[in-house]
Amino acid sequence: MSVKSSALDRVLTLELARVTERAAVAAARLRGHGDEVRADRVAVDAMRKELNTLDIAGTVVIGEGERDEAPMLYIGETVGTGKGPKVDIALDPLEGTTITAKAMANSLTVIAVAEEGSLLHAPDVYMDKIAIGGGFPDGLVDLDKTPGENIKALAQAKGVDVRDITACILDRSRHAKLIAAVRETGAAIRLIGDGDVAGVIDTTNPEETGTDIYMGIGGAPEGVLAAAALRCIGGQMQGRLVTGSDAQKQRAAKMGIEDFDRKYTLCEMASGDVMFAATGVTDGSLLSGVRFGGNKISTETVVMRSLTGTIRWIKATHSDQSKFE
Ligand code: VTB
Repeated sequence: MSVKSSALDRVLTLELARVTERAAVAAARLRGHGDEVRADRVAVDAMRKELNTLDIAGTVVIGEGERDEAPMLYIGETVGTGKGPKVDIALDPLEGTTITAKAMANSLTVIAVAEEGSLLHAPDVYMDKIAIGGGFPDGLVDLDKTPGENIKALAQAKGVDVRDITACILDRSRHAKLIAAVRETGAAIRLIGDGDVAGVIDTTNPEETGTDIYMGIGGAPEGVLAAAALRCIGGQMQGRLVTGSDAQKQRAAKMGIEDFDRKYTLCEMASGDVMFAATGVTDGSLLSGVRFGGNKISTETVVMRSLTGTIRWIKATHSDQSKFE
């Protein structure tokens, strides 16, 4: 692959690991404590501290909420030392607060960094999503096709029986029809409680994760974060905002969305040079969770960059625990 030049320094991808690691360690201390709010707060605090040491002039475009509802890492907050390139930042310091509070599988700390203007400024509404891994013809699956058509098209392209396909869907009552339609085809469903960023990324490695396709409605911010990862790994994804109520339309309009029914492609959600990092908080299909042991802490992180397509898995052992206090 020929590597184009970019305003972003490649060292930044590695520095992002420190940001997600720090948030993950903070949140992991509260695994299973039943306190989602506190787990989220410590992750936000830790992520923000580390982010502010980076030489970037960053603006949070997807964060903890709008300024009046989130004290830190709110949309529009500037982060970093201000000395480096202008970048847009999408983050979720704790993707899966409930999972963490219950110490269940698949909670992550996540960040995506891209050149200014490259990430969809998704409002805090729902997004209908469909995603599959790489190596398939463009448009193989589509939000405008029925679930049955999508599942069958994927099975055919993979050369397998429909019963060999597993769809990942959030376990929500709003998905009753979707779940019934997928089951009707004979395909299997992996229902997840939360954590659809990991659910989407899982489709890029079905051999390991057992997930072939992600379908259904989750958070729009999580959709953009997942899209950023898929831009780096390769894969297909479409998203459409769900803006049924006037309040949701207003939220979307405030973020500059004009066409509420627009179907966004992967590149329309995350374009340009995109970097992505995630660290496991609890064990999951993508990453192992944080381990505390004696006088060291272990973390597992994945960092990626769309420009080069490099994906790095970083297993880190932290002996100096003072930076996590
Ligand atoms: C999903 C899930 C996230 O939000 O995006 C979900 O993957 C959507 O909102 O982990 P609902 O819970 O209302 O369905 C999260 O749970 C994060 O809050």
